[in-house]
Amino acid sequence: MEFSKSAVNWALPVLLLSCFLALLNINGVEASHKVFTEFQSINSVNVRQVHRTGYHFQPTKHWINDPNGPMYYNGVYHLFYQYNPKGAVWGNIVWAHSVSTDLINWKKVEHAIYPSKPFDQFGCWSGSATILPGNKPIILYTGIIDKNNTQVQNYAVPANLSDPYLREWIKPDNNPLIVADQSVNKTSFRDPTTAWLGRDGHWRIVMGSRRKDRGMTHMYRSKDFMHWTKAGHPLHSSAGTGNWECPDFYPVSISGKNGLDTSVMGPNVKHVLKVSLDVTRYEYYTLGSYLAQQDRYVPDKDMVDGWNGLRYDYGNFYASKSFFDPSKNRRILWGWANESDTTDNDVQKNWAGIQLIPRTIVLDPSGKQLLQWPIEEVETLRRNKVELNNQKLAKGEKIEIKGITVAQADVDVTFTFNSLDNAEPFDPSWDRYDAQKLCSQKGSTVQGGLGPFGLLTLASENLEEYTPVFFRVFKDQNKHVVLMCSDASRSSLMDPKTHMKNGNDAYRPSFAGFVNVDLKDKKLSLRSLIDNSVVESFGAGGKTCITSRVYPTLAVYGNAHLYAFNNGTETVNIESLNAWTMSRPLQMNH
Ligand code: DQQ
Repeated sequence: MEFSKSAVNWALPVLLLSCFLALLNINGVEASHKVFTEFQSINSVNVRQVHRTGYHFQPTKHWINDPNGPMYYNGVYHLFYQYNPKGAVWGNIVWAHSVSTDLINWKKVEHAIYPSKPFDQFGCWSGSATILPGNKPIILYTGIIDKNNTQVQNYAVPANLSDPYLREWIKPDNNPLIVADQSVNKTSFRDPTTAWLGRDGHWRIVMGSRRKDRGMTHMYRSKDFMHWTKAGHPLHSSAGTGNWECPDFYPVSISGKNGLDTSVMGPNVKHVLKVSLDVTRYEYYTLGSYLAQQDRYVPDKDMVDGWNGLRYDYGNFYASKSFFDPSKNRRILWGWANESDTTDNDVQKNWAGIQLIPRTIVLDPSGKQLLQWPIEEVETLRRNKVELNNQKLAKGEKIEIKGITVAQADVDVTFTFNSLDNAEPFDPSWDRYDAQKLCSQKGSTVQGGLGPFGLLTLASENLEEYTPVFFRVFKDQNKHVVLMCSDASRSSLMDPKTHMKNGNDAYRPSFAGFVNVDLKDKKLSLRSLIDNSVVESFGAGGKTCITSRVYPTLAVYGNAHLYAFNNGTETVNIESLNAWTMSRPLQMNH
C-alpha cells in the first residue's frame, strides 16, 4: 500500500533526525534561535527544552489546542487540531493535520482547513468528522465570520479520496451550512459533533451553546447533510452551567467491551453526553438515555449535570473528542492539555500544548461511570522493564524504582492492604464535591491511617521537587471514600533563579478526584504515564483519571527519581509493580 511505502521513505531520515535530537538532548540543550517573519512573540533565546515531551503528540513548535475531527479512514488515523502557525500563544487558528497508521508515529501533512473564505476568514474553530455512506469523510467546523466572533457552521471534504493522507480539503461555496437564527447566541454557537443517523434516516448534530447562563446543545437535523433545520428543543440543557464547548454525544455498550459507531441505538446501549464547561475549563459527562422518538437525551437519575458531575479527568484535560475506530472496534478519546507555566515561558520555549495519550473508553460494569485506559499501542514504546513484587511499605517508607528512565516512563502498580480499620474518619463538614481542596489540605506528607500511599514521580534527589500521585482512604458512615490526588504543589522549585523565567509563577494545583471503588478485595491500582512535563494517571483501572502538567527544574532527564511511598500508619504491600522506560516514537509529527 502506498502508505507503508511512504512510511519506509520517511523512516530513515526520521531515524537520523531522532539520533541527532537525542544527541542534543544529552546535555539538555536544544538550539531554538529561530526567525519568524510574523512571529508574535518577543524573543529568541536558548531555552533548555527539558519540558518537551518524549512520546506525547506535539508539533515541533507553536501553540496547539483542541483535537479536532479525529477519524480512521482506509487504514489511516487522522488527527486534526487547533494550531497557531505563527506563535506559541492562541490565535490565527487553523486545522493542522497529522496522519498515522498506529496512533503512535505521526506524520505532519498540510493544514487541512485555514481561513480563506468569508465564512471562516476570522478563524477555523473546532468541529468533527463524519464518515458518510459510500465511505466519504466530511468535516463540520465552526467558522468565525467577523471581528465580533460571530460563529457559523461550515463543511469541508477531501479533494482527492484516493490520496491516503487526504492532504487537501475543499470548502465548497454553499458554505456556511448553518447560521444562527434569532433564538441562538451567535457568539456561543460552535464545535459541531460527529453526526448520527436517526431511525428516520435523518442526520443529527449538536453544537455547544448557552442561553444566558444555561448551557445547552442546539440540535440540527438534515436529510442530505447540506440543508439543516434546527430542532424545536435542545438535545439537552442545564441551568447555571454557563457556555458549553466541544460537546460529544455517543453510545456505549451496556454488555460488552467493544466501542460503538456513533449512530448505534437500542436496548443494549447507554449514551454519553460530554461537554467542556467554559466557566471551569473542565470536562463533565453524564450517562443517560437517548429517547429517539422525542430526540432528547435524558441523564440517568443519579447523574449530575455541571461541575459537581463526573469528569473524564480531574486535572488538565480539555476540549476532548472521541471517535469510533472500526479497525479495532473501540471508541478512542483524545484530550488536550495546555501548559501550566506562564505565557512568557511558552513564548521562550516556542511551543504550548500537547495532545494526551489517546484513551479507549468503555462503560464500567456498574453502569454508573466510564472507564478510560491508554490505547494498547502505547505499550509498543515500553523498554527495559523493571518489576517489584510483594514488597511491604511500612509507615513512612519509600522504595526507589531504579533501572529505567523515570522521566519518561510507564508505571503500573497494584497496592494491597490487610485492613481498612485504620482509615481516617471522613469529616462530614468536608465538601464532598471538592476533592481538590481536601488534597491540598492533606497532601502526600500529612500522615494518615490508610494512605497516603502511591508514587512520587519526577522527584529530585533530595526531594526538593516531586509530583506525588496517591490514594488516601477515609471511613464514612457505612462505606469508604477513596481520594486520589496528583499534587503539583511541590513539582518545581519556587526559585526564580532557575532557567525558567517566572518559574515560580507556574500553576501548581493539587488535582484530585474521588474513586468510586469497592474495597472488598483490599486493593488499589495506579498507572502513571510520565513524560518530562506531564503525568497522566489512571486510578483503579481507569475509574478516576488525573493529568498534571509540571515543570521540574532539578528532576529532569537522568536526574529524576521515582519512588513508591506510604505515609499512612497502615502498612501497604506492593503486590506488583511493573515499570518501563518509554522510548520516543520514530516519527513524531515532523
Ligand atoms: N477552542 C476552539 C473553540 C472551542 C474552544 C477555538 C475550546 O471552537 O470552543 O480554538 O477550547
